[in-house]
Amino acid sequence: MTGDVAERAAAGFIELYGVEPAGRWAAPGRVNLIGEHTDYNDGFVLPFALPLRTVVAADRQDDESWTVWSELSGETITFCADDVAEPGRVSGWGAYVAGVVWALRDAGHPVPGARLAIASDVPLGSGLSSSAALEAAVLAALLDLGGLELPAERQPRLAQRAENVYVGAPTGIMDQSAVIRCRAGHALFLDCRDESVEHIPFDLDAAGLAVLVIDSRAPHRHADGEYADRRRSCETAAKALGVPALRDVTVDQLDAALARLDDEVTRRRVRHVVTEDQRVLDTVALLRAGRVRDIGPLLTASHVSMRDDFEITVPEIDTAVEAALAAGALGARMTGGGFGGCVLALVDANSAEAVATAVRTAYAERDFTAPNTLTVLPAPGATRLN
Ligand code: GAF
Repeated sequence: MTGDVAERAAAGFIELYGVEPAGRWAAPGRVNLIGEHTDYNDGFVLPFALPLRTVVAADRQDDESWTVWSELSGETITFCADDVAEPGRVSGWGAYVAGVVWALRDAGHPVPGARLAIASDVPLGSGLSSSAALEAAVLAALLDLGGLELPAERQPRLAQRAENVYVGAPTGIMDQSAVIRCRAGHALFLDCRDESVEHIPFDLDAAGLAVLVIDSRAPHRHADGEYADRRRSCETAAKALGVPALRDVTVDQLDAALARLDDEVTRRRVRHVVTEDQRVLDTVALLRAGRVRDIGPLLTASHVSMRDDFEITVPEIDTAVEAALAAGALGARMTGGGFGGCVLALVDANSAEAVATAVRTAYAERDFTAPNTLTVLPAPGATRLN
């Protein structure tokens, strides 16, 4: 896979279908600066979009069928109206595409038939939201091709329904919101209860800083089951406490709330979510005040909370965080759902390479598969390219 991702999508389209696509639509991957496992608790998150993108080249077809080629698998699949009449009939990567068609139709939109070619720079299974990027790029393409009206603020819920109901993954609203609503140079402060957003300036260059993303390459260990288990545990705790969601417990109320729960594991889960919501608010306050350097300790505290209270980290991830901090990172934390995926480290721009080297060395000492590293700046959300 060489060359620009948008060119690869168009070239794939032309090779397969013998004509130019009507257009190309892109959606990015994301990292979450802070606010993990807070979205499905109606809480706060602060993700930003990555410069890595998924691109869909597409044109409209008159019949109700969808043909999709993916660069990654090299496969072409076709599905028809019957396959999107109810969830679950298309599986594998095609389910994310069929899920978007299903969700649009289920919401009453007359979705046009289409031919699509997909290329992507967002690595799969690294916790950078490759699935939300795919959903958002396909959604943007189908909306445009069909001349359908769906305001940007309503698109994340629809893409999330594709993932929750058609694909069957019980994720929250963060990833789809990030890849659709983020702006370049900003982090997206999202209230997951009412979906209101504020674009918070996150000017790393001006602060002489960089965000280093470290792909842990850790094999996902039962990530789906563990994610669903954490979600259930939070929902059960909210019920026991008599609140609609854990977002309704503040840090001031935390001790009293914990005293009402009789299970130690549940108490730890609740403590993570309640303190994490507060860390997002504190991070936003610092960024609003232009104090980018000062968010480091909050990032690290978030990691400790995920490691000790929410128990969603793995040895590779903890090693990367510890090595980054020991090499001078201002803060470091796992980002995303957990049990593998990526770490982000806030570093002085001129020490990014030294921090990356320190992580590689620590990995080699433990015989872990070498990590991939990348410095990133906040990029824009989903968009039409031409
Ligand atoms: C995954 C999910 F898709 C998100 O909804 C969110 O819960 C995240 O894990 C954890 O913060 O990315």
